[in-house]
Amino acid sequence: MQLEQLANDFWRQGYLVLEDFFSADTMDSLQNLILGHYGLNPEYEHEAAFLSKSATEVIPWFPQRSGEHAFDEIDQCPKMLELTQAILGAGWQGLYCMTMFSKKGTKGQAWHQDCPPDDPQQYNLNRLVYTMDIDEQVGGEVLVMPGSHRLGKLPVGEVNEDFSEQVTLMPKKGTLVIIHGHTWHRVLPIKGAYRLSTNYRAVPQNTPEDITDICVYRNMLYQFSTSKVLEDRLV
Ligand SMILES: O=C(O)CCC(=O)C(=O)O
Ligand SMILES: [Fe+2]
Repeated sequence: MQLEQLANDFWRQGYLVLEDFFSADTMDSLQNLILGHYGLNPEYEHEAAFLSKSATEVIPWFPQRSGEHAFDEIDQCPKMLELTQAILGAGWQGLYCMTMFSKKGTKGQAWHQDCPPDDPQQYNLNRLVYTMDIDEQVGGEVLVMPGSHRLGKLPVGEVNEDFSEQVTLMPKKGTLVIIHGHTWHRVLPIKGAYRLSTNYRAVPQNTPEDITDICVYRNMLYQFSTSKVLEDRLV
């Protein structure tokens, strides 16, 4: 791996895509564990008001908190550790591993930033692992705005507006996608039976553990720990 080149690409674009980063065998076994946990029709955990206002329909699960050690292998994967260090520098920390399940016919996720961009030094890193192919049939493609990690707060506006410079990602099984928490990103509606992704979030040194508690949407700032809209951006 050309670590320096990849880290430069990441800091220029605000995201990075690495195909065939993980083996198909590892992906298949994690996919089976994840599906075993959710079943095919899991219940939502977020409040209905959040699901509707945020236009985000995702069911999270933190497998390591349930004692699922199979997910540790990716946390400790040497290539992933090296690349994270090249991007975040010394003293970075893994935050948690979160799987996300979306049902057929659901909206995906509206444009958002995982944390407010007021201080460019305070951010999370999404290290997204795909245990299944995301394509036009499955839906759930990931949209990113190149360079938007440097553009400050996502502008107020229509939650699913198309931006002319947006880039559509269709990660395959085994792809690693790294997205800066300030980069504007979105997930398209789900057309297949389900969509899964797994996020190994990390942070640079001196970042609070609850950095992703407040999420920036085009219509609001939302706080997960209190299930509250902190700011209605449309009024
Ligand atoms: O599931 C994805 O592909 C992206 C999810 C996302 O926005 C996130 O984990 O911050
Ligand atoms: Fe996100």
